[in-house]
Amino acid sequence: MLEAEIKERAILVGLITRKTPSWRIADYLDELELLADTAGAEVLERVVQERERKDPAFMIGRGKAEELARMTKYLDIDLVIFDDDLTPAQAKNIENLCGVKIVDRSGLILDIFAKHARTREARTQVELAQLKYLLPRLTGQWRHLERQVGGIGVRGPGETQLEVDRRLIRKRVGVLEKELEKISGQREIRRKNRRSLFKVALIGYTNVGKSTLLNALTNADVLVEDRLFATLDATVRSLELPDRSQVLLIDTVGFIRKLPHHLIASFKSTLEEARDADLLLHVIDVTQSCYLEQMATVDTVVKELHLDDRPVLKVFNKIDLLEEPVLLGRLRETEQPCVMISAARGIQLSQLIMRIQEYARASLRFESLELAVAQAALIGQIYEIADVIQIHYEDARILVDIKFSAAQEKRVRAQLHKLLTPQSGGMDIQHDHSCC
Ligand SMILES: Nc1nc2c(ncn2[C@@H]2O[C@H](COP(=O)(O)OP(=O)(O)OP(=O)(O)O)[C@@H](O)[C@H]2O)c(=O)[nH]1
Ligand SMILES: [Mg+2]
Repeated sequence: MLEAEIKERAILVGLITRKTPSWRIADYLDELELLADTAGAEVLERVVQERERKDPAFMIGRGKAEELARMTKYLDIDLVIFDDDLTPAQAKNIENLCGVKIVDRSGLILDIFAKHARTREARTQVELAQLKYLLPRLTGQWRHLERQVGGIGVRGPGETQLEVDRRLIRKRVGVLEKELEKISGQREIRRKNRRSLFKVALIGYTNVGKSTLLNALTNADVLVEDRLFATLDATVRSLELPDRSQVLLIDTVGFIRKLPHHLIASFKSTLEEARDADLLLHVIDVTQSCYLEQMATVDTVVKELHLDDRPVLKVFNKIDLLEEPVLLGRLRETEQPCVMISAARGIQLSQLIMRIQEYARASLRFESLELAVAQAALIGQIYEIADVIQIHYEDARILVDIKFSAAQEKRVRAQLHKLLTPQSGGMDIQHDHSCC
């Protein structure tokens, strides 16, 4: 494979501090190695340093950085990858010492995202995140943007190259932000069309099996890989439940520890799809030793995205690989509501589907609206607001039965109120909260 020929030789660097205890560092570096592998690097060595706190100039301290520099020469290294994010000054100092490329965790994740971005939206989001990451790290050697927009005439009088680069980046950031707004608007129209369906978002740490589950449930053809961040776009597929009702399943980008902030911000519009969800399926890989920490990371991102107001069903995946069923018993006691499945082997998927159906049914709200015959013209607008189940014409009144999901309740009630306030004729709403 071509990729194998051009693999860059890398060293990983981890730091044990009060914030990062020594018993965690192996897991962190395992994950960093997986990220490095996904980005196309081969890891030859790991360097771990223990310090009270980070060194402001060299992160791991000058002495250790010099040792690292000797090692990079000895092992003919192309790339040094730090698990912690480096300040621009730290990156510059270490680069001067080692004479090879220095990347931190955020830079590496951005690189992988750039590699995997396929759609116009994902590419725009990644470029935006990359530029925002780059802006404070510009050191003056960065020239290609100037060429991209044509060097002549872009340099203002008295400006240094660095200022020109910064100005060009800010300009490009503005263009990309506008572009994303446009794409986001188009997405909004599609979302509105799907408003009446119950929506289930698959969320979780990267590589836990979200796309495998989407494929298993809906025969979708989403890329599944034993790599981090295989999925960057939200894929939406419909699933028919045993009671013949339809729900939508939404696959989303995976989360990771210390996900770069610009990336979360840029990917908000992709995650907008999840924002609409009535139910979150939090998929967890039970074979990971640090699954609890992964769950906590996902919970944090869910809060950051303001998605923590909706029900979450935990889906413990890959149980086919578990040798110790004791864990499942324990999880069943402490992590309700949850289901245990294997997406790849199709184990317990029908149980998961039944649980989704329970949530979908419980979320339905039913209303009976009473209109005067003179208000018949409003029926068309009621169709716009909610799902109309049936219409009865009785003597001098019209009964319109509607349904909507709990998630839409606020919007539906507000719109109905606006449409049917006394000024527009007055009417009754009979509440009926039973499920179908
Ligand atoms: N043994 C086993 N492997 C699984 C199971 N589910 C998923 N996998 C494997 O786990 C890896 C990751 O699966 P994906 O479906 O790509 O995971 P994802 O959560 O979508 O990952 P990202 O899109 O990268 O965030 C693949 O190699 C799958 O074959 C399972 O139930 N059992
Ligand atoms: Mg995926």
